[in-house]
Amino acid sequence: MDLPNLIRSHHGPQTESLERVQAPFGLGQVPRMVVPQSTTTTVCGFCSTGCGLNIHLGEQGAINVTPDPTYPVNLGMACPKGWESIAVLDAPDRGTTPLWRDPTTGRQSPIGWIAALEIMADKFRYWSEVGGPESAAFLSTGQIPTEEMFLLGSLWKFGLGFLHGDSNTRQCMATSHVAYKQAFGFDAPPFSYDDFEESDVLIFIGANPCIAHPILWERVMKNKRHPEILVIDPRRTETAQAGSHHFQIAPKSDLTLLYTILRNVIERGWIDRTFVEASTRGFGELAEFVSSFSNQEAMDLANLSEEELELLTQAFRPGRRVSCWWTMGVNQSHEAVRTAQAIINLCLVTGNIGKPGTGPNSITGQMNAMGSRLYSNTSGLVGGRDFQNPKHRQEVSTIMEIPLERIPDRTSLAYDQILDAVLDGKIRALWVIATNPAHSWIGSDTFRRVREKLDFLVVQDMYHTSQTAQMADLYLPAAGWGEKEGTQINSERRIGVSKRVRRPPGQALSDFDIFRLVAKATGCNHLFGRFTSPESAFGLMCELSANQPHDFTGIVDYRQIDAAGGIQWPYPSKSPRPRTTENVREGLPQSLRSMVVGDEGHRRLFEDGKFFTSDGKAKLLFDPPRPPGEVPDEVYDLVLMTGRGSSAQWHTGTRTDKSALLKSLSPQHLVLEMHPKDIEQRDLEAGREVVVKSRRGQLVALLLSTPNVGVGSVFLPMHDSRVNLLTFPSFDPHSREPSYKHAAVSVERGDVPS
Ligand SMILES: Nc1nc2c(c(=O)[nH]1)N[C@H]1C(S)=C(S)[C@@H](COP(=O)(O)OP(=O)(O)OC[C@H]3O[C@@H](n4cnc5c(=O)[nH]c(N)nc54)[C@H](O)[C@@H]3O)O[C@H]1N2
Ligand SMILES: Nc1nc2c(c(=O)[nH]1)N[C@H]1C(S)=C(S)[C@@H](COP(=O)(O)OP(=O)(O)OC[C@H]3O[C@@H](n4cnc5c(=O)[nH]c(N)nc54)[C@H](O)[C@@H]3O)O[C@H]1N2
Ligand code: SF4
Ligand SMILES: [Mo]
Repeated sequence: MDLPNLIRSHHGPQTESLERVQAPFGLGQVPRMVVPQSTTTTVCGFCSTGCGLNIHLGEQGAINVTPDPTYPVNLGMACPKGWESIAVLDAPDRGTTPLWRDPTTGRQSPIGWIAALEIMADKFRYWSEVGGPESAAFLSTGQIPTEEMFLLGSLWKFGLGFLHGDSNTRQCMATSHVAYKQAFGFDAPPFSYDDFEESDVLIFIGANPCIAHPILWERVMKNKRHPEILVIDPRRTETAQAGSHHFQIAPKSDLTLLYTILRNVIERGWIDRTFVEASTRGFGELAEFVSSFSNQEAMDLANLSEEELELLTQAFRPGRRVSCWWTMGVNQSHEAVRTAQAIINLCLVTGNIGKPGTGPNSITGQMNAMGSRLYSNTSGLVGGRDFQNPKHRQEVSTIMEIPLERIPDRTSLAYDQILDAVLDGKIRALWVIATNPAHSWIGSDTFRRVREKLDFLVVQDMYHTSQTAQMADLYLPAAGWGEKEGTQINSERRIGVSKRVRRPPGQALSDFDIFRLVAKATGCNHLFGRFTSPESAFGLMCELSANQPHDFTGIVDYRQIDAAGGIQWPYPSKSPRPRTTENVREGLPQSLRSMVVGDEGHRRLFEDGKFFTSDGKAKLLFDPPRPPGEVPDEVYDLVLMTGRGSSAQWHTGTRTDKSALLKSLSPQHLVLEMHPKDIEQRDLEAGREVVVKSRRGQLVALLLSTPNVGVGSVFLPMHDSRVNLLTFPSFDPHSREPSYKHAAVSVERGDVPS
């Protein structure tokens, strides 16, 4: 049967059961729907904390959520987004049918899946034949299960033969990925959440977990060692206020400061010589390099006192367990990778790695950024491999039974380069999946210009109203978290299973099924015979992980992961088998269960001092600090920083804005935070509207007077779509991650005509 017939035969009249209409059109089984029972378990689909949730089921599936008291990550806690994760599925703007834009009227109207898939196949075939492998690209996400990312990346590169695809993890985790890979030989965040509880000193650098990872902050609060909590952030954030000491540094002075701390640490002899000699490379050069950094220069640049610099140096005195935790204040910078590596260097040189309560620890953002880093087939070949490495290509070809010549020998363009290639007319078709770049991409109205240049934009999203979906030629309605199954990997490398506990609305399909349909429609599905279900694709991922640093061949199926309360990689087949059965979760009391889980449960990497580089030693990497791409001048005299606003708001708001409860916990207006001295100097009035301008655009916001920002800088939350009109598109040269947290702006009274 050909594709249209296949689909037609499954498109029954309205009376046909929803389940059948949503079946992947005869390409395999209907995804398993959890049968009505009292409660089942899943893992949250918002942030990378990866909390375990209990889902309470009625006849139609999930009706309510409570945090899982037995899940080792969150121990019975959840933040507002987790509690509301089912509510956001019911929004009236969920996509229920594909939409096609009429080229003459510009209006989108419903078309069936058959027509939508025929258009996709025609367009991709056309551009492949006429434009070649570099004429189309995809932009995807860290917010879908790993199996879906794996299928998309494989379909795109091995099946359709296109070269370029990237993900919004470029906006977010690319820096950590590159920093770890260069230093450790593999992208391997070394920690376990237990380290929050086992540190004597926790240093948060450019991270605001009270807002962005509230449940991880709860883990910090469980630390019984009376830890010192040091927070390095240009803003006095909720985290800074809750910590023991806040270092309100000038924006982007981190790198100089970190090198200076290291110089002091070396001068005082607080280094772990044995570890440095046995397990690192480049110490002599690094020590020589940092020797020229002076305390006075660092204090002047960072705007810190001598006492504060001393406090930071003292943090690393021997005999204490020190852990450093960083997030976007580090990753989103013009010199992000070297800043992350300056943190890594400090931990390596002082031996703060591979032991309880230590580590240079990058906290991820989206629920499955870690899965994307390993299996999306974008910047790296599937399974943490390299496209340029012939041995790696051969391994993938053998395991996946993909002809070797179908595996590209070079990596994709990065996100910004893909958009530039569109603007240059080189890329003509773009497939956007589970990300909203028209709001989230850096700097002015780039995405609108990208849209104008494209011959074909297809957007696959849960909601047809996202800014990007509204620009699409073709919109595909996707099932969301809770309406499909698959695995995701949290910040501590814990693989968790999320389940299908709801039916998607109308004819929305899981991303997995949409990718399978595209494979079928374009005639390359014979290459993807193992992708019959997410769990079958997971089996293939296990095989691809064999003998890799993240080896999880010890995992047999989803049930095992679920019963164990998630499993951290690595988990090779020689790992101790979990002494668990499915009745562990249901039957055992918490105390016993944590013992069972503890067997194979919490682990950190590098306990043996061996890294994944060719000589087993970690590399100490550094470069001289540079000024940011745009600095304040006489006209644009303030530094604009952007970031998370509240724990109830998620990025571009497509999900969280749909919950009345989350809306009630969020600010009702766009608020600009500014220091009282700056307000006075500019003759502005708090509580009134102001115009914030950069060289690229302007917006109106309400002015909030607060000493939480330093003199000379202002802050806007990223959740308003106008904010990226102002940001300055500069990128870290190693990771190509955008520097969202540094632009020059001016602020004027709103009532003055501009
Ligand atoms: N509620 C909520 N939670 C989220 C998200 C969300 O949208 N909403 N998003 C998730 C995602 S994808 C991510 S990546 C994480 C992000 O989590 P975080 O990185 O913790 O959040 P941000 O607010 O982006 O940035 C953190 C801090 O960096 C500071 N900063 C700015 N410039 C500098 C600098 O030059 N140096 C230093 N040291 N600090 C600086 C900012 O003041 C800010 O407080 O959150 C995740 N969790
Ligand atoms: N100014 C500024 N901008 C920033 C940042 C900043 O700090 N400052 N932070 C950056 C960071 S760290 C990040 S991670 C990005 C996030 O930026 P985006 O990824 O653009 O933000 P989201 O709102 O999470 O968009 C996800 C989209 O996927 C859809 N979706 C959710 N689940 C599914 C699914 O299962 N399938 C499909 N097909 N669709 C789904 C949602 O409806 C939504 O439209 O923003 C970046 N932008
Ligand atoms: S902290 Fe993150 S994973 Fe946990 S409930 Fe909140 S959004 Fe979900
Ligand atoms: Mo992110």
